Amino acid sequence: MRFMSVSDWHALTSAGPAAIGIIRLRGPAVAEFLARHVLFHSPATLADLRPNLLRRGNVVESSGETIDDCLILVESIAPNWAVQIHHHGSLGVADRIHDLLDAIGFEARQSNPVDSIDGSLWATTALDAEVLSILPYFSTAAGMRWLLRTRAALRTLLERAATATTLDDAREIIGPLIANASLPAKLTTPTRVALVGPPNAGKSTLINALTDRPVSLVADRPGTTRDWVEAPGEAAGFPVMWIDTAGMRTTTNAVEAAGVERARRVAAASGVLVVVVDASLAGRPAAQHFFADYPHLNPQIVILNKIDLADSAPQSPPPVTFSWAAPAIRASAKTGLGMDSIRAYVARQIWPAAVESAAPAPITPRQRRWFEAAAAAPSIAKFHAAITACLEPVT
Ligand SMILES: Nc1nc2c(ncn2[C@@H]2O[C@H](COP(=O)(O)OP(=O)(O)O)[C@@H](O)[C@H]2O)c(=O)[nH]1
Ligand SMILES: [Mg+2]
Repeated sequence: MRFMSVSDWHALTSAGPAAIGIIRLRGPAVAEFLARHVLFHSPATLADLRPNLLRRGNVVESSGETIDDCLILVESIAPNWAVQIHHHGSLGVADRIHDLLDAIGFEARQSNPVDSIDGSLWATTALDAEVLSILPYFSTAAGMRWLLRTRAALRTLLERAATATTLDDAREIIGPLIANASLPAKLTTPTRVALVGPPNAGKSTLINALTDRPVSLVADRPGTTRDWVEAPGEAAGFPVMWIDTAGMRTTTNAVEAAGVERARRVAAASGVLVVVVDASLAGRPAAQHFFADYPHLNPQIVILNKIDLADSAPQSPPPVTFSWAAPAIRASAKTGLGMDSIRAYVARQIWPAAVESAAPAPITPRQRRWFEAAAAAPSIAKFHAAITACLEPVT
């Protein structure tokens, strides 16, 4: 009568992509799961398992096929079985293991990533729980440092807010945090940065230089990039998706024309629009035509690429002139000159302050709602109650 006492599992790590995922299993069905679905690397029977034992083992399908090479931490043995499965964090692996647990009769407990964090092991306060729930989504080192600084700063600010004596004082502490609330999204969701410009300006070479790995097709013949290519990267601490597009020009080739049309759409949907021109052709009809053909592009940044060629020409080309209100950055995708300035200018378009000096903000949308509710509280007592909730221990 196994199901008389319930077996359950819950995730100790938050949902979403991560390097590892930890599932904790409890109850009598653990023995059945281990017997059916775990092949220990150094063979062990259930009777060999002891509390606080860490063993490597493959989690396998009923057919014997391996799902993942895992670490199994035995917390306690029969009759109160509790084990942790530390798997590689892929969502596919997690889903597959959850299916096996379902089939054996385990109940899932709390799928909400924040609620599922085990307080005693991981987070000590509701504030920590929010930090841990969003941590896997930060992809840059600078962003992680901001998160950890903010965790400490929020604790101090909330403690001050919890002892403020008037609503005005309290709101003065919380208000600036709420004003900054869109920053975490900028540090977790890559901003789309589209490079557009005439064929052969060096857009694909630039993307390769900006991401430090070859992702894009580069060729001497104009019109080589027919579609667009996306490459994840970083701009001064902010995650970005660099987007290479087909060169924009009026063309009679149908395939290339389709690419140009897509480039226009990518440009319209981008977070930051960057125009790339060949500085060595400045003043020549090809370069000036581009500015004349697309007066309404309104990019945030213009890159004067191939500055190595422009600077070494016997007669320096005339300055590039355009009517957009955008800074012009001298760069060479070939020598690497200007790459850091491009990243810095792009970062400034994403957020007005450098990540290193960015102010604290509510870490998750949920926390933002807590702060907003506190700020709207009709009395200082209600305000204190709302803020104190964030600092309470997780149970
Ligand atoms: N000298 C020099 N050549 C470059 C530079 N950037 C790109 N190129 C060359 O220009 C040509 C066209 O580059 P590509 O990136 O394919 O241009 P796209 O059509 O704008 O994507 C290639 O031969 C590149 O090697 C640069 O900064 N300096
Ligand atoms: Mg190209």
